[in-house]
Amino acid sequence: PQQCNLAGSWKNDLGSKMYVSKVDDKGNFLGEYHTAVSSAQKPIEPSPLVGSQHLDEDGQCTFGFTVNWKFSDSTAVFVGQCFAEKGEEILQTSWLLREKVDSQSSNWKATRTGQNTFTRMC
Ligand code: B9F
Repeated sequence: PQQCNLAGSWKNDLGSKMYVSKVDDKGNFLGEYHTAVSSAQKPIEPSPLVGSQHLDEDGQCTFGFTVNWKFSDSTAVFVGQCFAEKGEEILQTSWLLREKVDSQSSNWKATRTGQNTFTRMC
């Protein structure tokens, strides 16, 4: 019934904000991620994201995007699905966060994972 276009402003359960500019005709998009949380030494900076989504018109499309943190040498990827019901859009996501480590002996501890739920801000 409803579409699910990722373009726009989103906020997650941690208070992080994400701004996605226009989604193109292939489903590709760019945006900016403002994380509300960080354990980096440096102050948080808005960071670029690049992603792609399916363009199904049932309001339940899947998508993925990568965030390249500007204030740290780590990278996050998110995958998720949109659920558009009764005029409300919810993004259910899972993420992997890769931390830079000094050597392969530390590889085992370099990846964190979790889940975030996003709702549209406007
Ligand atoms: O705090 C992260 C970080 C990476 C290297 C030093 C600090 C960067 C910000 C990640 C934000 C995550 C959460 N925000 C959000 O909205 S991305 C997934 C979560 N959802 C601490 C030491 C090594 C890794 C983390 Fe680091």
